[in-house]
Amino acid sequence: MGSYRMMNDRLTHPRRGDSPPGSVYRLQRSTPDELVLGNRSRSSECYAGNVVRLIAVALCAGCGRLGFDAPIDSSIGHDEDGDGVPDTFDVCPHIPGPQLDTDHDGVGDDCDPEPTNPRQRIALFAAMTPDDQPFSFRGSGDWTQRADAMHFDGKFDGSMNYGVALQNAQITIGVDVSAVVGATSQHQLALGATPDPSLPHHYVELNEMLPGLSLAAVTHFDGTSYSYPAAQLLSTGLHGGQILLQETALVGTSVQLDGGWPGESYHLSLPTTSYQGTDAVFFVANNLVLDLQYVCIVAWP
Ligand SMILES: [Ca+2]
Ligand SMILES: [Ca+2]
Ligand SMILES: [Ca+2]
Repeated sequence: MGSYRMMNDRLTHPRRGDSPPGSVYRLQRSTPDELVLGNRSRSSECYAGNVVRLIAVALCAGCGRLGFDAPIDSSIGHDEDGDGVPDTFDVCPHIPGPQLDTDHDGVGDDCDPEPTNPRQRIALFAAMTPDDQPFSFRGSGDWTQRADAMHFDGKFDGSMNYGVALQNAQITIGVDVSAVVGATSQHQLALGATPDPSLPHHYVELNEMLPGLSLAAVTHFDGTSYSYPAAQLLSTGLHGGQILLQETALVGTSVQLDGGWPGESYHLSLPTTSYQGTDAVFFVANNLVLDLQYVCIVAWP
């Protein structure tokens, strides 16, 4: 059965120690299976999420208030977004906010590409702590494991690779760029999903080579050269700060970029049939001193 922990829902239990009538509780464990206990005053609904449904129903018999009140406490685990819900139990570990998951698929509305179609899963969330980063790092520059990030020293290029079989996928990384190296060097953050980077594929990037190029783009690599079939000028170049970069790759449909800096976001969608699934994802940085803070992959059939 594993171990379970009773969690308060942030919507109905906004403050630690406060248990208003109608509170919603979630009983979860750190596996893909999730048991959910509901105690909703409006619907008087009991619901359970997996094979332990019968136990859930027994515990929830009568839909009365449950007899215990476990506060949300980040000390029980890493809390990437600082919203008080540990990553393991957070339906959007990288986005602070309410634990709203309309379709109950375990992926919160704020990070669910289809919030009313229950078919998503968080295929990976890596907090980049020493015990929570499964990636391979290489490049001409040095990567250093920090307490809560992987640090890249900005000496030319660095890359991260991760083998994972995906169909439809939304891959999100959080990066803190602390220095942009060399006025005329290439400054680049690229993120993609392809079985083989040497073969033609699309990927998303923030890419600057001055003078002349400063783009957010869905880029196409044809095996030899690069083109930018969906692109937008970066308003103030590739500068430091907190960056979110996200690729949404839909099989036979499109590749989409979302991301940028707080207050400076970019959204580009390229209709294309080129993406047909992958067994690996990659991230590349060029001439940027940065900390890679998290990687989140939401996947669906
Ligand atoms: Ca959290
Ligand atoms: Ca969150
Ligand atoms: Ca959902």
